[in-house]
Amino acid sequence: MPVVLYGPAYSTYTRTARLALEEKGTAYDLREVDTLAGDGQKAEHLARHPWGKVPVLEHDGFSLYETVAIARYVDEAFPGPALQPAGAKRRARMAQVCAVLDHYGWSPMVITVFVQRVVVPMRGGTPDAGVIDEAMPRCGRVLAAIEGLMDGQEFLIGSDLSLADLHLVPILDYFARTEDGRAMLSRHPRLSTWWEHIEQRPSVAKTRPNLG
Ligand SMILES: N[C@@H](CCC(=O)N[C@@H](CS)C(=O)NCC(=O)O)C(=O)O
Repeated sequence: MPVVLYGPAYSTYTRTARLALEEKGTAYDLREVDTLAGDGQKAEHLARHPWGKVPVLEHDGFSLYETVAIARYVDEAFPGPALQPAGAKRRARMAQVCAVLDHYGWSPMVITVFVQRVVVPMRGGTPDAGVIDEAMPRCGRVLAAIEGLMDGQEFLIGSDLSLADLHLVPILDYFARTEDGRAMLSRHPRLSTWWEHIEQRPSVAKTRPNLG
């Protein structure tokens, strides 16, 4: 049965789900739901997601929302390399990194710094320096925490790619498109090295949003 993923290519969470599908080698049909244009709140999409958000995955009569659940389903339902480490401690670390990003990272790094520095000027506006200044220390705390959780190997958790990496890629990509973000990333050497390596992966290149 074909996999259908609803969400726009510019969405960070949709990109995490796509990265999981790409890394597994699972074919999927990406169906654009332009949440910025209000498509998420249309009845058709609210029937898939009670909050009108993206992504939503459909497979074999099964419909699923929430990115962590989707990424885990993709890993467990399809063949391909495992995207979750073996062992209780490493799996818990992976879940911890995803939760840190969801609860403390995404909002200041993407919704504040990236949107203010990149999206607002694209639409002819002026970034609000006050909200950026307020958000930057919160971004710093997230980068320091994740760097502190890394165990010195190539990926965030150990020597294999995991869902933790796929959760961070879209968020860090947008954050690093800002000068403030790049400067902060450069002060975190292990994360900087991780970013230089992971940026080269075909799945990351293929899903990179082109904002024009
Ligand atoms: N907890 C959700 C968050 C999803 C989310 O916030 N997606 C954003 C796009 S990256 C969205 O749908 N925004 C539109 C809106 O909030 O109306 C998940 O993990 O899937």
